[in-house]
Amino acid sequence: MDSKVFTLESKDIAWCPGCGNYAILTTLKQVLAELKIPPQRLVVVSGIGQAAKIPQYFKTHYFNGLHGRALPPATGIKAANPHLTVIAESGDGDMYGEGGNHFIHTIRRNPDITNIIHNNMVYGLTKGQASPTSDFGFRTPVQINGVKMEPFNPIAVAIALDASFVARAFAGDSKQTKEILKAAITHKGYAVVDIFQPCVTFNKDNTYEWIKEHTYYLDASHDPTNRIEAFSKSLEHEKLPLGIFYIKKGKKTFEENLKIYKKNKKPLYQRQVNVSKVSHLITANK
Ligand SMILES: Cc1ncc(C[n+]2csc(CCOP(=O)(O)OP(=O)(O)O)c2C)c(N)n1
Ligand code: SF4
Ligand SMILES: [Mg+2]
Repeated sequence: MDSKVFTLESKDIAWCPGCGNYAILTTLKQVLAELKIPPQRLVVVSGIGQAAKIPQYFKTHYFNGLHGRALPPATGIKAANPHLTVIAESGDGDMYGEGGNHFIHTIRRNPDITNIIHNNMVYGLTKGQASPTSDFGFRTPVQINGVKMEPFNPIAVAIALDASFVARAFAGDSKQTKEILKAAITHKGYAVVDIFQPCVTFNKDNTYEWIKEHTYYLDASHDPTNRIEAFSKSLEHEKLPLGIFYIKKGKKTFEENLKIYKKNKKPLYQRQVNVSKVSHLITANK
């Protein structure tokens, strides 16, 4: 399949030249094409922000929700039709700040969706305030004396809560990002992929060069099924590891645990509603 099937010919893209979001968009389209996932079977869900504009640049089904609220509709869409590939995609502020509570409880719920977080360590859309992943000391027009908090560590939190797939990638390395996204999308269960995505306009600290200097790749000696080893890797901070930290296979998904699918596997949206059984609800709403 050609990745052009996901391209909207007429759409202008409102990102700055050099923004890391372009590489993520291109790589994701290539991955979906290589996995032969047609636009008709895909739903991209996001919240609000620069990263959250991504579904608007896709020729597919999408849901663009409120700030921080991508995960609940993504979970609901997958539950209503488990045959769909569902990708929830947003920025670090959207997913770990405003949507932080949903992030935590979606890990516990384990829907079979992929969550891609464009982590530029800043609020890009609202012009450069600190985000939960901004480094200690990061100066902004609001945090004029620098951030006085340690950054949120999404990888450590996800492993601590036993997420079923946890990885970190770098938008500047399309080859590795592609491999990670392929593994995440084909993984059964909630897959968290945090991607370092330089914001060339509002984050002059965590640039492409900074990320190259401050990261290294997990190699074949790392066992992603070893949770303790994965957690210990997630705490490294002088050089941040890139790659797949943790995979937990065989964990039941949210959809599998639902009573409505225990005996009947037919997707919820295809089932007939018995109007006589719900008519009291319709009347109550009048
Ligand atoms: C309830 C609510 N609070 C605040 C905002 C303003 N707002 C919009 S996007 C955003 C942060 C976006 O940062 P991030 O998720 O990191 O995305 P980026 O723009 O960096 O890709 C904020 C605070 C909003 N739209 N709604
Ligand atoms: S402000 Fe930053 S995140 Fe937004 S488009 Fe520009 S470079 Fe990208
Ligand atoms: Mg951001």
